[in-house]
Amino acid sequence: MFAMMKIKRMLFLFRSVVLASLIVLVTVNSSYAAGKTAVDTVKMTNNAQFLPGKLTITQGNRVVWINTSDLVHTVTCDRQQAIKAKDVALPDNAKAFDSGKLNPGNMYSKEFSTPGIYRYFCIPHEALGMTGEIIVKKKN
Ligand SMILES: [Cu+2]
Repeated sequence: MFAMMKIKRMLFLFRSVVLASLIVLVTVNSSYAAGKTAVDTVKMTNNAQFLPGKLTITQGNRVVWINTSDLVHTVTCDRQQAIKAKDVALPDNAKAFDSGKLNPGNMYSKEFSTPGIYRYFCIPHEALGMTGEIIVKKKN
């Protein structure tokens, strides 16, 4: 009898998990269908890296950088603040951007409305090669 109740409870839990997953899937798909922006995530790590280092997105979409490390990082795409010119690329008609200091656990988010190649760096770790690239493809 006890075993039967345990099985019933497990089945209930299983159904709840399946249902919850389905709700998430439907929500995500309908927001795509409604033409809302998709979001890509870049992590900032303890070994001074942006992960993924290179990302291709579609014009109008958003990138969220998350500082998953114990260090302070920045997301900086500004020639004025770079040590090396090659660490920065910005399409002609796009504005420079800078997250400011991001403490552990903090995030920065940006929507990319101008297509082209963006190369950015982290101010404290530029010399260690902490750079990243976002390629924004034109929306059809
Ligand atoms: Cu950094």
